[in-house]
Amino acid sequence: MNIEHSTADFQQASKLLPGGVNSPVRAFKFVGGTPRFIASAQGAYMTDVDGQRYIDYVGSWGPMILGHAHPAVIAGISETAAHGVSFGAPCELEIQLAELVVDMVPSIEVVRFVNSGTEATMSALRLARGFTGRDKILKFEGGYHGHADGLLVKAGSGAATFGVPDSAGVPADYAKLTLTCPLNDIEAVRRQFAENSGEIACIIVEPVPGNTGVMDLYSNGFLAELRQLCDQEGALLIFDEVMCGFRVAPGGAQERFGIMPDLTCLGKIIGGGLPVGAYGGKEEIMRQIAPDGPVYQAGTLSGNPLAMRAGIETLSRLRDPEIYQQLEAKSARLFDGLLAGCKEAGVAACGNRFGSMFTVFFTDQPSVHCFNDVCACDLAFFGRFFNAMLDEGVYLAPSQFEAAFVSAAHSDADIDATLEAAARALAVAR
Ligand code: KE4
Repeated sequence: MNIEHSTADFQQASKLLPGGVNSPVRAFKFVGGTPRFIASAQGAYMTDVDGQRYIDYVGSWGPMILGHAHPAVIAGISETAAHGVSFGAPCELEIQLAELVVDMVPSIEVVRFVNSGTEATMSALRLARGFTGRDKILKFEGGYHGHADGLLVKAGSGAATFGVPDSAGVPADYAKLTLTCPLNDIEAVRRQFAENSGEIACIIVEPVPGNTGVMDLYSNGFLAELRQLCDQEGALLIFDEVMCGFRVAPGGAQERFGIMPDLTCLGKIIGGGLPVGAYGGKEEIMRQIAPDGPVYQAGTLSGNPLAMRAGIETLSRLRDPEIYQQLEAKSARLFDGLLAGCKEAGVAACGNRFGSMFTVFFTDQPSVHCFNDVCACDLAFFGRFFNAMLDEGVYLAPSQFEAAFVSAAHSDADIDATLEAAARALAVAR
């Protein structure tokens, strides 16, 4: 495959940007090779600067559930942009997107828009601390909630791939306020509450983890136990639905599982590819946020009309249940087909899938339930498979600690082509 222009671009970018990228996981360090510089994207496809087209299962790491450059989203952005992109003052589009979010996400009564998932989780933690008067927080090993200091403790996603789940630059005095437990280990959570009684402000959890690879926290009752423990201990339960929100159901994991958090963090799909994050929840809690209450949070571009319009055009199309039925059918066929292909090729694998987000783990473990299970997978095989698929024109997330995303734009022919490419890539990777 010709990657002449990507190679030249990466060399130039590396002189100017740390790692040649603006987000570490894009540098392909976990899988090796040269990151592809993308020239354009349309529907299920991305085209790189050397003219190579890829069937894309990253979807900008989740936002592109309708597919890239959806005509209605582009038209909405273009129309709005002609009237100004940011006012630094309230606009009606903020009301319209807030009405959609409050209507779609069961537990959200009041919502605040920010500009990224990191801002959303950072603000939600401050709110939980302000509301409870407690300082400690509890997260899970491999959970990734953006790059706010207190959350870069045993973090997943890109942090996990560089062996620095505890980032440099986070003061030890601050990190010690972040307690961690393995996923799916409710006794460890109980011990943390017993040892820190009355001190834990909140638990923050991805209800469908995607940053350890996709995990199941529902089937064994773990999520329900977290809800019960938070009620019992007076801590808030924060669902970080930045990735699974609007993805695993229109109302996210909380709708799919019927378990209600006190606060929800949102991002990715909510902005349709433009920078939007949000946090929201019970009115009693959210009214603690300035200027209603004493917990301060602000943002120059929060609620800007351009991003709001992209979110409105995206979320309003996700009100159609047909979309989720089609996503379920296509994603099941792809996921089951990949596992069947691994079996056919004599490659040990298992996986987890919820709706149109899934991960195939290359391992002889019967199933994968926590971060340490993922660390025990054949990560080198993943790297070889990733690069073989890239050579086949299929763009997967460049890490075993990530999820694959199917969009409404992926056709049955795309799924067939992906399964055929996987058969060849498995043979190459073996
Ligand atoms: P952002 O600040 O990147 O918008 O959102 C942070 C975040 C928060 N919570 C969850 C559950 C997330 O998945 C993320 C970001 N996800 C990663 C992919 N695993 C973004 C990709 C990247 O870091 O480049």
